[in-house]
Amino acid sequence: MTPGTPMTDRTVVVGAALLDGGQLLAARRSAPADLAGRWELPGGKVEPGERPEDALVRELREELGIEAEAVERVPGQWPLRAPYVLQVWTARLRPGSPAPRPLQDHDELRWLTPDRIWEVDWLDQDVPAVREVSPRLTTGPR
Ligand code: 523
Repeated sequence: MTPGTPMTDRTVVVGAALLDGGQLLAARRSAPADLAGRWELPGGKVEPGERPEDALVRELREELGIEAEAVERVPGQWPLRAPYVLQVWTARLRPGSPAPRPLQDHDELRWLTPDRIWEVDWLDQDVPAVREVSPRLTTGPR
């Protein structure tokens, strides 16, 4: 696929490692029942014809009420319930964005400093991505 070709693969779920001030945002899911109470990198399914980076911005606006931008893809891709796979981008708040608040799918948000990153009960499938991102907390999004 040539660079810039729209992603039409319906099986990608995007997650955002939203970084701000050396902290990572974790979001606690409120649904569905089997995921409720577990923490995730917020995001959701890429829609047909949508670029993953655009899906990320859309999901963060819908779920957290923020204006954010994708910064870079975190290497790797992790299996979810078939046929979905999780891809993660680092992201940052745009200047003037409202602070994140749980509008749908989540009942709590937490900014984690590097020493606290493992204090929340991450979804199993998010753990490898969080592990990839954690060294960037000291340097910020690149
Ligand atoms: N995950 C997941 N980790 C993670 C995300 C964003 C999603 O394991 N960081 C899983 C949870 C769901 C599936 O991916 O099984 C779809 O995520 P969801 O429900 O957040 O996607 P939406 O909001 O696009 O879902 P719809 O309600 O179907 O539109």
